[in-house]
Amino acid sequence: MMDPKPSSRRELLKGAALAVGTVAAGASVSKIAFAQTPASGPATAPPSYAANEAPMVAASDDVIAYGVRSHYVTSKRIPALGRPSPDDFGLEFHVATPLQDSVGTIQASSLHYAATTKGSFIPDIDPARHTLMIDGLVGRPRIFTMADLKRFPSVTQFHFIECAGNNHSAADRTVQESHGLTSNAEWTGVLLSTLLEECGLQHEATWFVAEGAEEVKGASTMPINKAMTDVIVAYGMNGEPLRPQQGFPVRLIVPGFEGIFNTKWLRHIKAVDQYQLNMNDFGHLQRSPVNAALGYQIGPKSVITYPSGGQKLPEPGWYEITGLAWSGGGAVRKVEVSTDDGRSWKDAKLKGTPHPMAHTRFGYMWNWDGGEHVILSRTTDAIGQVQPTREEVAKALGVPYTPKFRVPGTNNTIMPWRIARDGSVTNGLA
Ligand SMILES: Nc1nc2c(c(=O)[nH]1)N[C@H]1C(S)=C(S)[C@@H](COP(=O)(O)O)O[C@H]1N2
Ligand SMILES: [Mo]
Repeated sequence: MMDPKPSSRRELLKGAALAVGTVAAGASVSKIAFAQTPASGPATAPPSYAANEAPMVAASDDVIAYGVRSHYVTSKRIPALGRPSPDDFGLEFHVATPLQDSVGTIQASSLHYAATTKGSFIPDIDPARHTLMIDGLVGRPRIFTMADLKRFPSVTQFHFIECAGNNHSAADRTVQESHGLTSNAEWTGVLLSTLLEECGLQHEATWFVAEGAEEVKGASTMPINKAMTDVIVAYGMNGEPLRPQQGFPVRLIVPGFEGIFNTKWLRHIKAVDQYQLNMNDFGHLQRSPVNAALGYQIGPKSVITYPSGGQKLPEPGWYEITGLAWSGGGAVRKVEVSTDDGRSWKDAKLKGTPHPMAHTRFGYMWNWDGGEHVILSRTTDAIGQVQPTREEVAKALGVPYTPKFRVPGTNNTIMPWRIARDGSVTNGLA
């Protein structure tokens, strides 16, 4: 370890040091506090490296070929709360993304949440042997190779996926446990509408069934309208091929629909004129053609990722409250933040351009006074839907509201985080 260099560091800060690239992370050199690096005097600041002091490491072949993150960065996925993954029967597999550590809007592919409904094993598919068959109510049924798919015009879009099991409750300690079954990525592929037109989709087709390659097929029935709107047959993710857990070599992206519809290891699409029951219709969700026609839409939903459960504000002062907002109804239009448990709301700043059915990061500068606070976020989407409270959901369902009320099915209600006087952050539902 290097020696602390408080004197040289103080000098650095005293001088016109802003232009110097060696100012340590954590050194507060301006009046405006940065997120997670609040104003702190030299007494609490970490020792900074002197020039040429940081150890140098030779890059291994692996580092040269593909790259690895800093060994100081240890953020990782964990099994979703109450869902050992894989479980004793090897059936369940739900690993949650570390949202508390996320910055920006894209999840690193290695940290994208992963869910399989019926098995912890995943297909190991040779892309040279993989095909996608499109048949049913089409004039020209076809079998596409991966090479065929890549000859069609491609689209590249940001979209989130969220598992219907992403249901926050009083038991969750961190935002990874409460909201970690959603992730956002850049997806590249060919529009399903392009392929269906190529195959001569017939007018009688009202639904389509998508099947994956594994034993239980992960099949779902979806409205043909959705297929003709924005569904992507995706082979690319964040600038490289899909990862095996994300459906390599090809999957469906069904923007804004519950995660289960985003069929991975996609091998078959059939155009049909009736809703077809599949494995996915049993147990996991209550399913009906009426619900399906309405679209199984996620959200609007948002959550504060900093400060969130398990984190701690070191001292009173300025912080950026930041988090993610998304909706199956379209782009995020607005995010509001409350620091007084919903008595008053302030507009947060949206970072970058909100994309339809994609995570959008928001930020709100807040001067914490050292008192107890419950902080909330709430989003409004492009079609005017507002993220509800738990009380509002209970009322809409016609059930009496109690603090123990558990939102059934997809839960897009407002998430509270409680900040105690010592700066520690805990679940506001607990
Ligand atoms: N073929 C297949 N597709 C599947 C599944 C599956 O088990 N098999 N799981 C679904 C579920 S429940 C979800 S939430 C999403 C998760 O996508 P991800 O693992 O890329 O995050 O994939 C869906 N697609
Ligand atoms: Mo899921």
